[in-house]
Parts: sequence; C-alpha cells; structure tokens
Amino acid sequence: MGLMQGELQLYLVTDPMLCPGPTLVEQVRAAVAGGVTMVQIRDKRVGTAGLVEQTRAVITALVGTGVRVVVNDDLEAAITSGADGAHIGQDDGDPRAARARLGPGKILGLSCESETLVRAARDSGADYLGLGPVFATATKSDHKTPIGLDGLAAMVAASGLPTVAIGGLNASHVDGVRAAGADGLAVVSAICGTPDPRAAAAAFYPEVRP
Ligand code: TZP
Ligand code: MG
Repeated sequence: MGLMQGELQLYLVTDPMLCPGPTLVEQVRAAVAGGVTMVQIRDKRVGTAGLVEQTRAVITALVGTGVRVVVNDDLEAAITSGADGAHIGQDDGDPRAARARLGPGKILGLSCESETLVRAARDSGADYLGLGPVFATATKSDHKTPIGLDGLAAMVAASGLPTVAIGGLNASHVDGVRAAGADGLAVVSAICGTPDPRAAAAAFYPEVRP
C-alpha cells in the first residue's frame, strides 16, 4: 500500500542511545500516543537479528494504532520482521533492486542529501524521500553538510514525490518545514531524547492533538 495522507507528518526515527532496548517499546508507544504518524527502526550497532527483534516488538506494541513501521538499511530485517517497509540511504544499494525485493505492497523510503540525488530518485521506486540534514545534529555523527530550509525547499520542488525533512528538527520548525513544501518532519532527539516522548510528540501539532 502506498503512503496515506498525513503519514509522513511526524515521523519518528529510533536510536540505540536515545531509545535503548529496555525503553524502546515504551518510548515509541508514548510517541505514537502523542501523534507520531510513522516509525523507522534504526540501529547501526545490531545486525539483522537485532533489528528483527526490535521491529517485531514495536510492531506488536503498535497493533491497533494504524501507525506503520519501516526498518533502516536492512531489507532482510524488514522482510523477516513483517515490517511495512524499509528506508535506505544512498550507500545501501540500488533502490530499484530494493523495490523489487520488497515487492509493490511495501513502503520504500530513500534518503537524499542533494538536489542531484533528488532528481535521480524520481523514478527509483521509492514512495517517499527523506531530505536532509536540514540542520546539523549530534544524533548522526557522519551527516552531510546541512541543506537548510532553503535547500530543503529546492529539493522538495525537484522531487515529485512525498518528502520528509530530517536533521536537527523540533516543534519550532513545523511552520518552516511546511513552508518549504515538505510533507512532514522526521525526528529522533526532539522526541526520544526527552523524558516525556508523548508530550514531546504532541508539541509538534498542538492544533490536532490536545
Ligand atoms: N539522517 C540525517 S540527520 C539524522 C539522520 C538519521 C539524525 C536526526 O536526528 P535528530 O536528533 O532528529 O537531529
Ligand atoms: Mg543507510
């Protein structure tokens, strides 16, 4: 199934430091209760088995919420866990091959860090593009040069696909990201790095969630 309206609005990416194993499921559950619309399981320190375990636990916790779960980088983990799809970067192989392996029914996301990459992604089989980093962030130590909100706007305009912005974003950036034309914000620390992920998520769109 392709993306649904509003599904990229508040996209939570997990992190092994900010939402470690013992609290991962509770943090994600709280964040979804606060309005998170999609979840990506991201942990570069564990292998496929670890990702499958985390993903299954989160999927189980989110039954009934309608919130879909994708896995970062690892197609095998995405398929084995029964996730709704995968999110890959530019170093994770050809997105067309990823699409073929996942099949048409799964979500495929692709990270793009430049307008050139965005143009190349138009016919890649991706359902949406992750654009960033918008701002510098400590969460991803090896991130590329920040694109800023102006760079984001240019990339959105070139994309022709649904887009979610990522990198250094918090609730104060909702209007700026929306003005740049992106469909939503992807966030790690502004939700998982807080003591109350539910309240932190709810702060992004206070007009729709009390
Ligand atoms: N890709 C680009 S920036 C980033 C990823 C995974 C990390 C974003 O984390 P934060 O804490 O929301 O800045
Ligand atoms: Mg990757």
